[in-house]
Amino acid sequence: MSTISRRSFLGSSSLALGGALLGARSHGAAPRPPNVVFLLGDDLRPDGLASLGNPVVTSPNIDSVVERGYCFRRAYTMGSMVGAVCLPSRTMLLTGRSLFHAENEASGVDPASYTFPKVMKDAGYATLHAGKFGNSPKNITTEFDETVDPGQAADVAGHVVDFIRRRASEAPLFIYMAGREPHDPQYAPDTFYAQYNPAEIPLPASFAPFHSFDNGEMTVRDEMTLPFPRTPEALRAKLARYYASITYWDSEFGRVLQALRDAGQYENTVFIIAGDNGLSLGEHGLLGKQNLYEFGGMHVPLVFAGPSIPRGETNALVYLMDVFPTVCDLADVSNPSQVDGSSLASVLRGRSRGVREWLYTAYGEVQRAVTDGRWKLIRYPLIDKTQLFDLRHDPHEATDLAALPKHVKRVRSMLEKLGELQRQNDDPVPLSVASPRPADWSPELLTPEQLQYQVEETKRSGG
Ligand SMILES: [Ca+2]
Repeated sequence: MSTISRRSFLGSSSLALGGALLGARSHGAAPRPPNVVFLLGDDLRPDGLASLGNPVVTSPNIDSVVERGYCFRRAYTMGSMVGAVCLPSRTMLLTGRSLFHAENEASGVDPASYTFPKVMKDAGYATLHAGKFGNSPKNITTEFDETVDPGQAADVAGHVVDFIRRRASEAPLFIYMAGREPHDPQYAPDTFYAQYNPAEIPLPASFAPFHSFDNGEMTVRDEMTLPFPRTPEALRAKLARYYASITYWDSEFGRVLQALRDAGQYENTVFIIAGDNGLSLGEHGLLGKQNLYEFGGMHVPLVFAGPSIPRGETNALVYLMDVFPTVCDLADVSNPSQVDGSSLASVLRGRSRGVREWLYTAYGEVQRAVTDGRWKLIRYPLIDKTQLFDLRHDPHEATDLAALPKHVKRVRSMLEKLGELQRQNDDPVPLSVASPRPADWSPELLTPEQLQYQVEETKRSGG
């Protein structure tokens, strides 16, 4: 198990860091800004690494970074209005803008926009995007010096290693590695699949054969990658593939770490390890990222490591859109005013415990959630349903408390807070509709066309 999970909240120890958090020097007296290597997993869950507490997966290379870094345990992507949660997530990451503002960035070229790659390039960084085309807006990926979509992890790592060898001596590096793993079909060479025996893989705590009500997105593509009802056997096989893909991705990342060492740049590199969105893997009977549970669509891993970044972890509520302004602070690059995210540098420096008291997430017109860290409310407007969970005592969201009389006031005040956050974020979706539809759902409600589609998706994803 991890060492990081045993660490307590970072206290005053980091106060001693004083002034600039970073500022390592190389080549004599000339200060060289830190390199920034951003490793983004595609559908990497917040428990998707050994160092993040997963007892099954093997990820020694990424762990070696995570274990000397600072972990944000409660990091989220704000949400999505479409099934492809990846796209708005990466747009928010690369613009620092919130969901309903970032959408506009995705729709076309905005010459006045200050994107993450543009700001780093203007600050003198050599910039590389190596990863999936199509998951990030083209007008943003083309703002990197070099942008490639070479395919699987081995090819992505090959490009990154080559970039380090060519460019490290001339400028600080900004490398955005955003490849395909561990997204389904959870690709890995056979030697990695062979490392995981499905029969030995534990099921998630809140495993269920199917979701007990219609959350508005029951038959979206990701949910169709295993048959209903989910069986322990099918789920274990999928989990084995997921972990194998992570282990493969990790082994290739090891080559990148070695290239940084060979270039004499490892010690002067800020690493960011994150996922673009979470993923349900059997929790509540779900398989996709189109839901707002903690082991679901929006909760992601987020770790910073590097020069003068302390070891530690926090439960501060943060978004992926906070990464861009944070890196600006860490690299001493001026922070563009258009960003909606908040720099987390003060948290990393131990000067504050967080940057927001409430955090909200959104999915389509069908789900909204709000949390203060302990209490979590999920609202399903189209079926007029509200869930309330006490995450402190029920981290797997097994017991819905919304109907209990003693929580009536809490539900009401959290719904008001949710509406307030929607207004702040220009979210137009109503929390109630005039004619709610029935909430009941079971696999018997699948149409013949949906059943056929499911067969095809199951084959395609290797599930
Ligand atoms: Ca994704």
